[in-house]
Amino acid sequence: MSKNVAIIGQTGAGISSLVNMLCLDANAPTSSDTTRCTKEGKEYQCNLEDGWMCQVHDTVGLGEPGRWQFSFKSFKFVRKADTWQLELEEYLTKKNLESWDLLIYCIPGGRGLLKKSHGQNYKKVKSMAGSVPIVVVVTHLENFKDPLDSWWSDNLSTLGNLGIPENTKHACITALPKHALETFYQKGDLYDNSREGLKTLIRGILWPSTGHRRR
Ligand SMILES: Nc1nc2c(ncn2[C@@H]2O[C@H](COP(=O)(O)OP(=O)(O)OP(=O)(O)O)[C@@H](O)[C@H]2O)c(=O)[nH]1
Ligand SMILES: [Mg+2]
Repeated sequence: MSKNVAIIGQTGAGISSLVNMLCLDANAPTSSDTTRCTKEGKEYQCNLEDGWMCQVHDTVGLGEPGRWQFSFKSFKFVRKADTWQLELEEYLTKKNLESWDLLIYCIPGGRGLLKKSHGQNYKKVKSMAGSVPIVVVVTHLENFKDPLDSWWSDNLSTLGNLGIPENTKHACITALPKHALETFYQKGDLYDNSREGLKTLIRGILWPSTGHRRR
């Protein structure tokens, strides 16, 4: 049976961009608008390496806890963030949580981008996950010093404040498309390294006893 990986995070963290890195034919919509781009979950085929296939699921982004507002749909006061969380929970449940093999929680690590709400949403995702493993992918690091992975050790106190344990399996990357990295940053190889780092992280969880390389 095919393995299932859900990519989850706060809206704008780069969820759909990660899907496009992993599944080259996906063309999952992405947007720099302030409004939410992905309105429903969708799955794509991912070839992690020759013969190593899994399903990668793009999901609706989580929100920041905001003001209460009246919903005429449910005829009660709701918070937008709560309805978005509900949409995600429904998607994960509909697909049957037992069948999830991995949840990837995505956070933006660029300067000034991480907020308290990323930690609050991490806690929500943890409570939804049960025994399903969660890893963290830190995006928006194209301007960070090399190697990008040093972001994690440099930011242990921030991670601690967000409630993300130091020993969480992770990848520190940029999820910008290759053409953007080549054109605006002259860093095309950063795309290849980021993509490989992400795939290695996933392979290590989905096929731990195989040394990640062989079936
Ligand atoms: N600079 C930079 N921009 C990124 C990175 N990852 C994603 N983006 C940009 O951030 C914006 C949002 O990315 P998406 O992948 O659409 O984010 P999302 O989490 O799917 O957001 P919604 O679907 O709107 O909830 C897009 O303009 C992306 O190109 C990154 O690593 N670095
Ligand atoms: Mg999206």
